[in-house]
Amino acid sequence: MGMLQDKFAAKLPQWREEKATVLKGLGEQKISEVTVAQAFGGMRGVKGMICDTSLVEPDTGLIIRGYPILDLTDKIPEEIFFLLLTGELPTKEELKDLQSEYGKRAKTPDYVWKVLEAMPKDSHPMAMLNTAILVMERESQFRKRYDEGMTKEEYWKPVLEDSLTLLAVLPEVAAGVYRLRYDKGKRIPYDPKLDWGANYAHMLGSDDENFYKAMRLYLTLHCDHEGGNVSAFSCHTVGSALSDAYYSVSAGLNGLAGPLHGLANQECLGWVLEVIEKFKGVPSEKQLEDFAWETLNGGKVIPGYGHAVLRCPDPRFVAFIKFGQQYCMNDDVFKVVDRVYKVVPEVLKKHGKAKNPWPNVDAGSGSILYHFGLKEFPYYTVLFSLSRTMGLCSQLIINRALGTPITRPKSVSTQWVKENIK
Ligand code: CMX
Repeated sequence: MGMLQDKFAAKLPQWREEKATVLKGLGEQKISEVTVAQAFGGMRGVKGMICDTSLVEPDTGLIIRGYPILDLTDKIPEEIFFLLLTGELPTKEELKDLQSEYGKRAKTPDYVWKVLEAMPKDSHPMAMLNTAILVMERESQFRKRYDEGMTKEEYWKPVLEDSLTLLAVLPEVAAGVYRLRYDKGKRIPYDPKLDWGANYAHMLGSDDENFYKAMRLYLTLHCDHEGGNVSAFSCHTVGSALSDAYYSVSAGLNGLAGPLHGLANQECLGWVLEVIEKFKGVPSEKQLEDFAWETLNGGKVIPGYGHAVLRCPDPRFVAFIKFGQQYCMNDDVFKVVDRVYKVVPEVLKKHGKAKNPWPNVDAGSGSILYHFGLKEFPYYTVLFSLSRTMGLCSQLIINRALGTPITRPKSVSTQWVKENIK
């Protein structure tokens, strides 16, 4: 067992006891009520599940295991995965140990490339990534051990095994998808000297140290967003049926591929480029304001703005803006993003529909990638996926370790509401 597994195993008795105590003392208390509007409206705001990896507070944004995300921007993604899973940042030795675990496992099976190469040329990069994950399901240690009859107490161990393997190969798979889908030439091999984020940037085809920094930041910022968002909740639900990590993560990432969730970063950059094309460069604030109204009056949303939970500028967006101001200030695309931030919140407030007029993470991330030459924006959700897999896997492992049962909320019919709610 590696040091991550040891640390997790050491924490587990205390977490199991905590859960039992909370359930015993508070199990019959209410944490939420559900209105008819919420039942029709995507269960927004209904508290109905537990997630200990992270918390999203409307007025502060993402908090990972007690750390506001803006306090973690100098960490690398391996440290973040360790933190998500165990609740503690790794020591130097633990970090090295996790990196060597990744190194040992970072070998994509050949059949994955054959399947990807057989896919139609115009397949979406997210469909390619997810196909690769599903086809690797045959590697699942969980499914093998389950078939052999392991006990419930042991479930988390092969889920963690599967998660480490998945996380180790995903940068290579994701970079392979990029190079294949966009005719970038031969795949670039994994470099054992580089960390997880830099390796991914390297395998995409860049050796720019600043792009490595951008990638580490990107992969850190998108790692997790508590339990009820579409990707986390889908992964949680599928995993609750004891489907293994390959099935569960794939389910989550299929949700991330939707334009109202992870795909928004592709849409967002599209909107910014449309602005630049229309105004032949960076528009004035007044021109931007008019264009924002044009978008809204055309019945469309302004991508990158609004959020189901947040009611403040997303701190992940703030981190990207800070990074951009340091590394991309001469870039027109970044300048527009910066200016949109000054204009659009006021427009959305006047428009009066969006409950949150502030930018979310997707409003800033694309411009940074674009600056470093990653210009194929349908690909952006793949980067998001790589990062979010850390959160999905952490939640999955914890749920199996704590014996979270199968998800099964109750639905009612419209008729039932009419007859029973007075
Ligand atoms: N532009 C225009 N209208 C917006 C808007 C925006 N950016 N954000 C919300 N609205 C509208 C909604 O469409 C909704 O209109 P209807 O009543 O006509 O349906 C109304 O305001 C109320 O919506 P809300 O309660 O504020 O927001 P929701 O929780 O329903 O939806 C989200 C949240 C993110 C889907 C929505 O804000 C949106 O579509 N934003 C643009 C897309 C985007 O940036 N998505 C990325 C989110 C980050 C992520 O989860 O990955």
